[in-house]
Amino acid sequence: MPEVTRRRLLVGGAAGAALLPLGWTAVARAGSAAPAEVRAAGDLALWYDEPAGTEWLRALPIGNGRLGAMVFGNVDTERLQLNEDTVWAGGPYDSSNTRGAAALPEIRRRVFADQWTSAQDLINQTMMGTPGGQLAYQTVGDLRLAFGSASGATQYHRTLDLTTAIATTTYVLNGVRHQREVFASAPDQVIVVRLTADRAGAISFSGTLAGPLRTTTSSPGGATIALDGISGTMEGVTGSVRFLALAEAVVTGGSVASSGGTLRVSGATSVTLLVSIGSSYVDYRTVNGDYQGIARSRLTAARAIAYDQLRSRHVADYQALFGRVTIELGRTAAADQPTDVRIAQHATVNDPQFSALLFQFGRYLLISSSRPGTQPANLQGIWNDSPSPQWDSKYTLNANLPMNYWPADSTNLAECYQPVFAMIKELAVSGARTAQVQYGAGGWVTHHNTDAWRGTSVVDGALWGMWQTGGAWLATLIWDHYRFTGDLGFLRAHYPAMKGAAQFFLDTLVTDPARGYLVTNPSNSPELPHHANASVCAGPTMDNQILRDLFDAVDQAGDLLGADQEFRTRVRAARDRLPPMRVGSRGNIQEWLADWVETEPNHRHVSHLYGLHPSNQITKRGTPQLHQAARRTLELRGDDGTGWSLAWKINYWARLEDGARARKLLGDLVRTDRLAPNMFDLHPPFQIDGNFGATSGIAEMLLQSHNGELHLLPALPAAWPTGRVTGLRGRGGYTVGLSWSAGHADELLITADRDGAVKLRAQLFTGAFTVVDLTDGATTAVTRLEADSVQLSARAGHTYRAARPGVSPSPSASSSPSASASPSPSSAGARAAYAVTSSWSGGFQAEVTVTAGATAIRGWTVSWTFPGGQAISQVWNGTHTQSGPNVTVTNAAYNGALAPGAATSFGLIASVTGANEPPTSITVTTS
Ligand code: FUC
Repeated sequence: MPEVTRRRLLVGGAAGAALLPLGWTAVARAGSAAPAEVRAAGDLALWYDEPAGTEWLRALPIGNGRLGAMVFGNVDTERLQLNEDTVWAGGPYDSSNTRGAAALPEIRRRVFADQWTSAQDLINQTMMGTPGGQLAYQTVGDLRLAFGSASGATQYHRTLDLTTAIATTTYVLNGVRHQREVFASAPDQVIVVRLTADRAGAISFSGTLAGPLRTTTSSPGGATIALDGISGTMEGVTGSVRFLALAEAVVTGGSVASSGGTLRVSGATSVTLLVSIGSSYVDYRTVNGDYQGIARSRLTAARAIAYDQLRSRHVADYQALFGRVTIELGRTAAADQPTDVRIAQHATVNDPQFSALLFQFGRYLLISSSRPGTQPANLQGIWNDSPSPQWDSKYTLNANLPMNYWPADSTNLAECYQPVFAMIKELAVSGARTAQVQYGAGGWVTHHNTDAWRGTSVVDGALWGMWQTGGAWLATLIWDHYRFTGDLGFLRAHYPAMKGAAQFFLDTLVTDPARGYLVTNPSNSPELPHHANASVCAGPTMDNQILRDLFDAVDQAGDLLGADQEFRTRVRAARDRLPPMRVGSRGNIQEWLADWVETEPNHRHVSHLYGLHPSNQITKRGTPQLHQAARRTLELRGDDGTGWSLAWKINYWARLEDGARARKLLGDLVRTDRLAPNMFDLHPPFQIDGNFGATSGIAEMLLQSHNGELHLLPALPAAWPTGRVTGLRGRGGYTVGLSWSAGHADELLITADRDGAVKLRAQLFTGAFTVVDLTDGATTAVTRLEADSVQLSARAGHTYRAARPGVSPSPSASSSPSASASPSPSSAGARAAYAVTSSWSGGFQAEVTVTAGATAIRGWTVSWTFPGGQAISQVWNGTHTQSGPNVTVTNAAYNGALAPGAATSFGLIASVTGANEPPTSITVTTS
């Protein structure tokens, strides 16, 4: 039965996509020009000259990590489809199947005896989770604002400005220009809709909330409407996440009233509509949170803040993340067409700026769907209009969830990664039970999916779900993140999850009787049958690659932390007994232990190239034969694929250092069957992994750092002859900027977090070049390593510029701390190598900017003293203690290292009830 369900899902259409025909069309507008505000945003905006109508895939996504909305921009009835990231079907459940462990010896015997389908039968009887499928992420519902007839509206356009994270709709109706701005504020935890008109008293509408779950609507106040609901029951697990959505109108001019769940605004000149949603989800085991209190307190706090302040706090918060990376790939007249037209004609029109837009859209989506303290971005980020979305809009671990976070570090959004590490910590607990009862093993395990309840068992049927290395892959992300940040505190905090993941495999790997290697059994090479209806096997190549990474990571992390000598000896011994990668009879990387030919030659999963990307076990210079075989593997599998499959292949071709092919695949992704009008990637249906994978792929084309060196412009395509990028991050702790023209690098800018030798590889070094330390102006000596690579000794916080002679310097990557505001902050510890700025408007925001040139700071604490010692109602993303007038926040937001240099800033917010007076002092202490 679960297998049937699974198949249905694989061929089924999307609820959200249903209204939009696959292969939708859009025709170029004659004489079209991008709106002025789009040009002002450097073309980093999506824009359209028509409303979304009823099509969700034309609506524009906004989000603050927790709250999301799709904005339709209709003139007659505005629709905001609302999400809150913890509204999931069901409630806490124990997924482990207690029959598993007893059946395991027989399952393994059948696998080793090549009786794969009968092994699968036994797995389906004994290893499937309870329930056998996981639970769905669900929609809260819709806020609708009915304005009346749209007839006669002119000068319509709507935009999503990626530089401000604000969706704007403008039009002229009956001689009045109307404008709506919508954004989701992370500092203030509300969605804000601002309606204005250029004639006094011109705004009238009625507003309602409704949703497909079990809900009731009401009018709890004279200007407020409410939707109170509970998540759905699914797979026999009773729905138990309660939520409350509130929408309140604050009007200038005119009047507002609310009754029977309908809000009526008449004759207003401007309206600020605040949407607040609270959920009772506390964590995967607890659902008794004060959801009404949360919804109300966020609303109350936001109401006390003027619109301009709400907006500027939102923009500042967002830009602190988004602004870290800039990219320019050149602009053509193609950018003067609406975004949907650009997608529709991408194959035939030269439009390099679209790649820059797609790259930044991925960063926008990550900032908007994943923030410290929120749930990780799921298959749809946080945007889902259905109670029963495709694949439950959950977390698929065998490709999709890791892909979502590939751009997190490389595109300088390390903080956005935090929810994944929080989830891994929880999976290490729920997965320990699955390890125990299904394998009789220590440590923890997760299979190919998980959900808000941190289900870790086998789901969907053996053919898909019997894959053991979901947790192992997740654990390697901890190490990879550490390689970017160098944050030992982070590594120490998450090392237990790495160790637990390794422990499971020390306890469960078995010796392959035919070959003597240590292998997983049972497992699969994700979702691909090697014989008819049989995917289950022992020791698939992807498992071996993941486990090599995991064991290496645990060994090195334990070494750095001075932990677990004896355990690490065992880890190394197991690592050395894993099957090596092999070149198969077709010149390809062998996908299984035996040289089987896949049953579906063009299957979307190319899992056995995990070693090429994201891992570094297959490299051009380290393992040339395997590198060649990886290319052959991709040729055999073909370029076609689902959205995320194409996106992974962009990353693969970038690692093959083939810029032309990577760009070709990027083009394949920008087609109407793979990209919706709103730029959401289509599996189809919509799946956000393709967006994130594309952003990661573009970053990999410009900078790679997986191989102990920074490789600059490793896969630059001819389609981007001239360009510039700043703020990319490389492993080892480097911020990288570079510019090029006529396909050749002009200038490279490298800023180091820490002292140490850095290897640079770039074509630039094959000709004449100079290297200067921009921080102290000194010429920097380099050691030549190869024709195209050099090494230099970098000092923490210094920026090094390598350039062709005669290239004039661009502005350096470093930025100076922003101006301070009242109250005057003070700082202590860590050589005061940072500036603190603050602002106050009913809540309090501190931003810490590490001075360029300083050492990274970590483990920081912020203390405030408030007059009168009023109670703090909430602290955004931090743990706070209060003692009289003194409030101390630790673990604020993401407690990772704050790297020095360009645009490294950080904020936290507290809202204060009562007197609402600003703090009299602020102190930042670092350890
Ligand atoms: C994996 C993939 C599918 C889809 C689903 C959510 O199972 O094989 O293509 O992406 O996850």
